[in-house]
Amino acid sequence: KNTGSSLYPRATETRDLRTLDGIWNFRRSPPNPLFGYLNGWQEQDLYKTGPVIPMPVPSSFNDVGVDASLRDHLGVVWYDRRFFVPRGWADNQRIWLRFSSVHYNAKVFINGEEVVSHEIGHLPFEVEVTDCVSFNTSNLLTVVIDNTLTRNTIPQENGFDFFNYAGIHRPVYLYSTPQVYVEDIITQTDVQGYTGLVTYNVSYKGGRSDVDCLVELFDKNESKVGSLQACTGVLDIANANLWWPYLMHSNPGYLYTFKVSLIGSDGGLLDTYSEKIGIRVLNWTTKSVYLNGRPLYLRGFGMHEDSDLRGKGWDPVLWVKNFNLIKWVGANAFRTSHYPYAEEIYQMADEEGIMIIGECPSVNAFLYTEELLKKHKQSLTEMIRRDRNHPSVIMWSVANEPQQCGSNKNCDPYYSQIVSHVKDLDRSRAVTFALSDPHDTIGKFMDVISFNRYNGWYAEIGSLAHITQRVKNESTQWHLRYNKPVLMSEYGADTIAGMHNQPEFVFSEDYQVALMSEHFRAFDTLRHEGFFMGEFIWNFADFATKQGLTRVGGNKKGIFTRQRQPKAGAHHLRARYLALAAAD
Ligand code: BDP
Repeated sequence: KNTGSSLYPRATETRDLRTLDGIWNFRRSPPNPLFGYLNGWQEQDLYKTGPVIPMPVPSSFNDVGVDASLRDHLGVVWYDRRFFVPRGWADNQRIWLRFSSVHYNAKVFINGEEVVSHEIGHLPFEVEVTDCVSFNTSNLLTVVIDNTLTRNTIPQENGFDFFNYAGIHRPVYLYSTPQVYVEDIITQTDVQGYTGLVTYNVSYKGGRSDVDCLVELFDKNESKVGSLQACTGVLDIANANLWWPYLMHSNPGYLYTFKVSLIGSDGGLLDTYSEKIGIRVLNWTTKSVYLNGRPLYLRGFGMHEDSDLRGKGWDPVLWVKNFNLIKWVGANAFRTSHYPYAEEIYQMADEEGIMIIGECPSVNAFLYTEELLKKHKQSLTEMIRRDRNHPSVIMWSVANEPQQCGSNKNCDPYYSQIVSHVKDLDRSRAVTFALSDPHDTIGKFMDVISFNRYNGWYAEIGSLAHITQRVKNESTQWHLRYNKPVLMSEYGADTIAGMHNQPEFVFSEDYQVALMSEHFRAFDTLRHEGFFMGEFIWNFADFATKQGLTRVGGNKKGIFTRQRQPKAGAHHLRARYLALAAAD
């Protein structure tokens, strides 16, 4: 089967697109994961083989029901729906089925035939289904999902602090392309003086060798500023408008449209596809990361894709609000802790000038097996393939809090292979990991040291006395040990909105504010040392976790509630971030 492309699905002059989002039928499998297959559930409508419940797509399935057994379900679930294929697509078109994310393991059937399977959530997969669909009648689409995590899944079982939401999390598309189609576009930009350079590589498929690529670049006013007739090349853009971060420039997030057309030997248009790109250049030293020659100071957050009822389901309402809040606070960056987010989020970040540290789904890894390494690499391959053209993505984070790397001898070879894998795929961005063990030896593989530390919380709970000194010491030690730029990628305190305590007491808004102030004092000294390049509070908003003694209705370290209302900490952070932005 043809497993297609990494391009975001779009309708163009030559491509058509239908969404398959909506209410699907759903059933949990009995504990035997094979039960449904043995009873032929994939061969007929699910409602014919037993009771079904309505399930929205996209959404997690966990929180839309009324019983805990659905919320906490671990194992196999079944989804199905019917769809029609437009008649017009029968005319020499290829037909593709695309899932933007299914968590964790998915098997997809059309009219009873298995067409594709995919492991690892948060990343898209697609397959050509031209020969499996019928034009004369409706088609049955069945998706079987298993959310069981093991020691050899990415992430591994039990090791992480967010709810294991599952289901069809992002949009599902059916789309058409011509026979000869654009398969992939890789762009990389550079800046020399006032000239922007766009190096590109377009690949196409479809069995004709007499195809030419016409590449055109349009500015925001839709004026053509460059073009070339070649599938690989470099466009020189004189007086380019560079992509700048939010509040660093009066016109942040400037994007050009990169349009590719495949032309046949008779001059006819075969396929066309456009995407937006930004012209900017990144480089880094032992002290900082530079964008267009200017050192970056990142003011941001760790986040989650998480909200009431939807769980991790893609929700444009939520994310437009999130971006408005990110800008309101004066932030310029976030880390996609702890997995790649929906593609639409990177598109919004490109437009708004918000910088992203793109993190793969390896969280708190332990026991470094060959099988884990293979999947971890696979998650990076898929993430980089998907996200590499976004100007907003400035760094790759290859893991959050890898475990035992101060003691386990397997750690070094494991992470050295992980980093070389990333470098083989993309040398244009810095690589980081969010470390938590002060004895970690894997900092040597990174370009930027990120560290998570909960002073005043997991260390010395309730005491503000040593926070400033500890943050200063630890940041300096990381820099001295590895001679790399340093970023504090997590710090924070659980805070119940509306709870007040004077003098400050843990879980109160007052304690969160006071703990933040102690960190700010450290950051202010560190900023002037020249190697400290950013502060990311944990977390943007409260989020769901599994049940546990320390989680009162989830993780409450948000500066916004889960409903995106500000706690006192949000106002406190805003005053700081806006002042930092003004000094930027
Ligand atoms: C950090 C983890 C993060 C947790 C956070 C916490 O990286 O995923 O949510 O701790 O405990 O160590 O709040």
